[in-house]
Amino acid sequence: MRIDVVSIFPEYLAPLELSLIGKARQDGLLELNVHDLRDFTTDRHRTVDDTPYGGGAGMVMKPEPWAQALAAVAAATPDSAEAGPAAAGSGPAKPVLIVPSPAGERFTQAAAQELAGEDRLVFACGRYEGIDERVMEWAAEHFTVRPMSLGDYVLNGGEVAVLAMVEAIGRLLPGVVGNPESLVEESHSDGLLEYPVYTKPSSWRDRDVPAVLLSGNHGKIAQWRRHEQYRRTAERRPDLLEEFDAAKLPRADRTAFADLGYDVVDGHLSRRADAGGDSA
Ligand code: 6GU
Repeated sequence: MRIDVVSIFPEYLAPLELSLIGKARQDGLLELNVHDLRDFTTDRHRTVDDTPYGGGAGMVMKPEPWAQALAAVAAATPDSAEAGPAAAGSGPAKPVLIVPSPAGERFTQAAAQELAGEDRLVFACGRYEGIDERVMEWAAEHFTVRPMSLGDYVLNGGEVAVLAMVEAIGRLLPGVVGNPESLVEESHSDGLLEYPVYTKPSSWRDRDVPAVLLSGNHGKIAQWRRHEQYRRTAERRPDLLEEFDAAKLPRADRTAFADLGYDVVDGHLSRRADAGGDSA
């Protein structure tokens, strides 16, 4: 995969040289290029922003530097591209242009999975009040444009969001995470939160590791962990249970959900009206 990031603060992306993602780049599993938007300005002051039409606070990013930067990036060829004549037909797919914004669609684990299957991703980091909207319309000729948000809060710019998204996507690329099994059993991969984990010593400051984990009974351990996932998800993220496919749950799991105040109705979890707790 090739990733390009355009930003007025390219230094902000330096952490992508570290740890798993840095190693993936060194190993040639991921080609990542960071570009300074100001390199695509033509005035002496390298201006990237201006006042908003219609008035209001703050500044808006000018369209022309973005068009120059994105056109240059779209025309670039990944190191991994096949040489010689392209295969008959459509040629390579348009790169996906991800525009980090609190006004975007939600970036989820499912989105990360989907984006990990792309050949080319481009991230356009906005600052100030955002990028002139016409850039998104123009860019649709060259890219599949996807404004994306990490969650319902406001960051000062897209750079920190890109660090998060590139890490979430990059670790799903083949070979990046050493043991691919660690990708299977983790929070959100099955629509539930992860179960709690423990390590030695088995007793620490008068607190014991749950006995079942020391039992050696792998069936019992798997069931305990699954039920802990249900308990945690019901407590912390009941919204996730609305999407959970409960149609094929074994009896013991239905009982576990019943104890948490949920019944299975038409293959979906339904919170009992008389259930306790403080959920709505
Ligand atoms: Cl992706 N960008 C910005 N600027 N703020 C955010 C965000 C993204 N996600 C949540 N807040």
